[in-house]
Amino acid sequence: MKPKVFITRRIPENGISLLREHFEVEVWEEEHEIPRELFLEKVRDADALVTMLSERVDKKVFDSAPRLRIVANYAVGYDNIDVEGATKRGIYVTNTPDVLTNATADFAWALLLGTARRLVEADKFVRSGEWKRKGVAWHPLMFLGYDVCCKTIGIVGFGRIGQAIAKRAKGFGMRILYNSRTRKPEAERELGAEFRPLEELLRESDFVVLAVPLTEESYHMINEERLKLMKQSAILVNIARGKVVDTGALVKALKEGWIAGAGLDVFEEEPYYNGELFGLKNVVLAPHLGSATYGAREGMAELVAKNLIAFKNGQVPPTLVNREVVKVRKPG
Ligand code: 8YV
Repeated sequence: MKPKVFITRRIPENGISLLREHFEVEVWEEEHEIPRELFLEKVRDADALVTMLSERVDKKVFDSAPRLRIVANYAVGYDNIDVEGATKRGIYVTNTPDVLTNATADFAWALLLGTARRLVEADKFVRSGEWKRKGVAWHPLMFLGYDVCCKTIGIVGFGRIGQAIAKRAKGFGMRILYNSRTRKPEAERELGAEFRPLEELLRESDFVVLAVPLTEESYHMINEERLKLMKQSAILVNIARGKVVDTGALVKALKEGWIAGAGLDVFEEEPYYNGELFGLKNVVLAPHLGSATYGAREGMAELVAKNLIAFKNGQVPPTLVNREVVKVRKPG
C-alpha cells in the first residue's frame, strides 16, 4: 500500500502527478483555506503533508497525526511550522528554496519601481476616466515620482533572495548596502555590496527592501524609531513577512511623511482587509505574490515532490530544513 500524502491546496499538476507515482494523494481542492478542524481530521491518517503558509503546523497538528513523518512546505519560509517540535518527534520538514528566488526578486523590483513611479495611482487615473475629466492631456508636473537609477538601495536580509535583488540593482547602477546576521564577503566582492549596521543602512538608503526570514529577532524590526531614521524621500519594500514591520508605525510614517512610500507584498494579518493602508495613495499593495509565476510555482511543486519521494526512498530530502532530525529518525 502506498503511503498517504495530504496536500492543503491545489498546486501545479507536475508536482501532483510525480507524487501520485509514489503516494496515495489527497488534495484540498477548494479555493478557500481548509478549516482548521477539518485539517486536523485530514491529517489523522497522513504519512506526509504538503502545507503552505496558510496552515499553522503546530503541536495540535502533530498530536492529531500519529503517522506523520514529513511535512513539505510549499514555500521557502517556514515560520508557519513548529520546526523544533517536529524535530523532537522525528518529523522531517522541507522547504522550497532557489526555485522561487528570481521570481521573488523580480517582484520586489516590480513593487520598488511601481511605488517609485506611482504606477498604480497612474493606472487608476487613466482607468477611472479622471484623465479625461480633468481635461489635461499632459502636464510636466503630472505624477512625479522618484529616480531609481544610480540611487542607494539597502537590502535587509542578504540570503538568496536579497542577493538576487542586489544583482538587479547593479543593472540600475545603484549603490548597494546590505544588512544581515553574518557578513557575506563573496557577495561583497561580486556585487560590490557594502555591509551596514541596520540603523546606518536605514539612514543612507533611498530604497529599503526587506528580505529577512521572520524570526524572534526580525519581528517588528522596522518600528517607529527605525522608520524615523529613514529619508523622507525613501521607499520601503517588503517581500519578506508582514510581521517584520510594525504596521501601525508604518501607517504613521506614511501619513506624516517620514518616508515617501511603501510597496508591500506581505502583511501582519493576511488577507489584509480594509486597514488604514487602504486610505493611502503612496502605497502599492499586493496579496503575497512574490513567487507567483508559472515557472516558480511549478519549480516549487517539483521540489516538494522530490523531497517527499527522496524521503520515501530512504534518502535525506534535498532541501531538508531540520538536519538534526536525521539523528532522531532515519528517512523512509
Ligand atoms: C509562497 C513565500 O508563495 O516561499 C515563501 O516563503 O512567502 C511565498 O513564496 C507562499 O508563502 C505560499 O506558501
